[in-house]
Amino acid sequence: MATASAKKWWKNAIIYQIYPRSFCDSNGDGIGDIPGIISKLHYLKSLGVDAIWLSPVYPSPGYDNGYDISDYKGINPEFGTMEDMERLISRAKRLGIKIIMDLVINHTSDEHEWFKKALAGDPKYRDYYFFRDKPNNWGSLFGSSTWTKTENGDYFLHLFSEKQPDLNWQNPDVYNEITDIMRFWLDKGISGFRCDVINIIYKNSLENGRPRLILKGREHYLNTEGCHELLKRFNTEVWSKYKTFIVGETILVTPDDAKLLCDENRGELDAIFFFEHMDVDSRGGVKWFKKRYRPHKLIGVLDKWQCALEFPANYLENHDQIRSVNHFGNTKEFWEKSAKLLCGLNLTLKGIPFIYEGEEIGMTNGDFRGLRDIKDIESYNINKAMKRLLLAHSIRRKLILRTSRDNARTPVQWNSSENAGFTTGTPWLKINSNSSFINIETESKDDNSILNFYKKMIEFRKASQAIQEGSYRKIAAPSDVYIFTRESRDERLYIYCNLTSYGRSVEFYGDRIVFGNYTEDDWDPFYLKPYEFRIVASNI
Ligand code: TEU
Ligand code: CA
Repeated sequence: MATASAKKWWKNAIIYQIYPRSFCDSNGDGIGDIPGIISKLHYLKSLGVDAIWLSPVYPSPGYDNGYDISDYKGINPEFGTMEDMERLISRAKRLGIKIIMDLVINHTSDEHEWFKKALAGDPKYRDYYFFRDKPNNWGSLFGSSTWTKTENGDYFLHLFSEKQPDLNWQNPDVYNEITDIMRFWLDKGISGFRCDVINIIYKNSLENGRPRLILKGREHYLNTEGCHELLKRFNTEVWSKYKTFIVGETILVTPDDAKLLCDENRGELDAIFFFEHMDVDSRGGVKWFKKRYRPHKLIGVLDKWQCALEFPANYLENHDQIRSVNHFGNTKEFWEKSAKLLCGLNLTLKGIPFIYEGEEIGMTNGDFRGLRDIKDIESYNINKAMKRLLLAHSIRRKLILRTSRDNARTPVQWNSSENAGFTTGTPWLKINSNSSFINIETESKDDNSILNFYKKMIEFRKASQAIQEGSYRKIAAPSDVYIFTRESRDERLYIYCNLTSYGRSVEFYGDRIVFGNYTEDDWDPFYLKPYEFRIVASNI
């Protein structure tokens, strides 16, 4: 059993997610890489983040941009070498920045040695995966089938694309291989893992699923006892031997599932990413079919999770979601104000804030000209599926362009030069034309920029015990306005978030406004301007 230990480093951490392909290209091939990341460590230090979550950098054929791993102990040559990675770890360490790696263990790439040997008929490796004579009726996460026929005439299981065969976690050899991989990286000095779709890795059985629309079959693999057992063993046998932070990406979780996964006494995960707030504007949980975004829905979901968990992993965007300022803000009239509001919200909630690359300058969705600009395998498969349903091109184009994961994957905008300072070559994904004014160089020179707001907000957070460790309580407020308190022994703060494009009258709690995204001259205690964010301190 894990013992309640002294203060853990991650409890006060702010974590920055890097999607390496899109972060910074050092050699002009149009693809971001590890030397590129190293060259920006001082920037991350100046931002004030404590750790980096690095999306996968392992060798991969790249069908899912690295979430299809073909060698867990190597570095993708597109991104650099093992020496580069070791240099990244040590340089980051010198600056006091920890590195958390992505661990994708629900599936491997079909080009992994294990799968190749399995296909060649090696019985040891066939049992690393799921081969069956006939498919079952399970639904997939990527809009394709879940079983693909091999040349031998049988089928293998893949909950994601056919390039991502699922691992068989009932096989102890798989356990040994993967825990060995974890130790390999932890011994190199990394500080933890972000575990991809961790709550679906253990399949109880391959029986047919009950009839349902989304993810048929999930009762056989979602949050299984086998999964809990695995996490406990990972924790006692590996993670607890290092000072790790382990965050699981968990799909379709309820607060009750999450409480089990994050219960310190059970000793499984430290935190989880939930998705419920990402889906407040999707119909029936299908993100391609959007409905109008209503801020009070977002508030309700965030409040629910704030109350359920002691340390929620908070995020408003990542490499799988559209940009938060498009999702929850207003890019037309209030781009700057709403991006700052979202910063304030994310960094004052209870838990561990994650900032996704480019979020700190208010990067927006991609301005793709058409489906030909989109590279993502999920979008590609959905387009195929929609074609089968005979949806017209114009409709497919509209649905995919506004929701594609590529919206968050356009290269980071470093400066106003032609390729935004991301590359000297041809970028792998189209760069936004707004890089002329939304970019790190321009914003770092402007005191009132979104970037400098992030820096100030991060500083504020670091200096505030109430925000870092205090309790959370929501306060009654007009619809679409989120007001909550953060309170520690000798500090109480009221956090105000007007999530609308309209002004709103509010009660004034506390004593004095100490921080906000409007200037002091604009402050009216009883009135919030569009997207106004403010922190009010109170004397205790
Ligand atoms: O994402 C899991 C996942 O469920 C998402 O793919 C989600 O379904 C979708 O993006 C939102 O509609 C993880 C990774 O974050 C993602 O990049 C990978 O593609 C996926 O796993 C497979 O490894
Ligand atoms: Ca490169």
